[in-house]
Amino acid sequence: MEKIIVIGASGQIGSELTMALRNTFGNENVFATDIKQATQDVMDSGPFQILDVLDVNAIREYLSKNKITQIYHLAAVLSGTAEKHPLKAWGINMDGLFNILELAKEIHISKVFWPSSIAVFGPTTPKVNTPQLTYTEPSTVYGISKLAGERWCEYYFNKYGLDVRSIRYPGLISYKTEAGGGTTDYAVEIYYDAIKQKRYECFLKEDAKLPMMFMDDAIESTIELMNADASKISIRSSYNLGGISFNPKEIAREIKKHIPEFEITYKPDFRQKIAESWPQSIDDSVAKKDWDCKYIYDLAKMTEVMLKEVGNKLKVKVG
Ligand code: AKB
Repeated sequence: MEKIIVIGASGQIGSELTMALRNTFGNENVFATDIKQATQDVMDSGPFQILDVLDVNAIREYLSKNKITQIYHLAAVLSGTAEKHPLKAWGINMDGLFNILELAKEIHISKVFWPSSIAVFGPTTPKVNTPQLTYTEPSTVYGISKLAGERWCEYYFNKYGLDVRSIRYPGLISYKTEAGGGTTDYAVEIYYDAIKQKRYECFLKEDAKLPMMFMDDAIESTIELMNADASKISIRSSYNLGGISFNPKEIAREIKKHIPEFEITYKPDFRQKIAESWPQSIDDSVAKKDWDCKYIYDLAKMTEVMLKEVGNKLKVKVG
């Protein structure tokens, strides 16, 4: 039986991935860890431990005590926050990854998952239908750390045979745990503000089109990739994943269909420049060919679910 650790289990991806993994592998076999408390369902349904990915000795001890066989290492500082604290973000993103790669090699972990991002692309990358293999000259600290991470993951696979798998996530949209510190976070905030105050001031321009994905599709894809036969994995850096592409004006128009009074205004800040350096849409044909990634949610369907679920959370009936 696999014993799985999720590092960063209290974050936006971790809180949902932990529950999905527990459904498949059994509550007692999925060990959630983070530097902060997790959601109630993560805390109540299985093991949870406060653990810092930078504390290599504590992690080594925890992995061996619980006979861990697979690692999902999700802890990272996202794009917006990383621009405010570049060296600190670099340290957390890179040292955290090195700790995991080294420990995984040392104690013969069978599989590692590590998330990359569309942030590996930069101003010189083709913006539309960005290919798997293309110019990657990121201009953000976060993007540089993700690109370096991808190269190291591939290196550990080639040199040590470590089975590391990775996805370049687009902006992720979810209602269970809020995102924090990212450039794509506007597309989560907008639903909360639309319900709470029927208006939203967007920190990106109205035409800042970016690739996005509803969390259910991201979790499904992650599990699909991790379940795929190793012989099918042709990319050991990180797979492009497309999802859905839209801009703030388009998401606002979709919300208005449910909340006609909703108004959006624009006050772009430093994150606009980050958004401008990223692709508008992604070609994920390699992921589709290798392990059959697929998505269910489009903008309309995602908006319907987001408004319903965020409404439930805020105890407000929408529409
Ligand atoms: C961010 O905006 O920093 C993240 C990402 C695209 O990786 N959501």
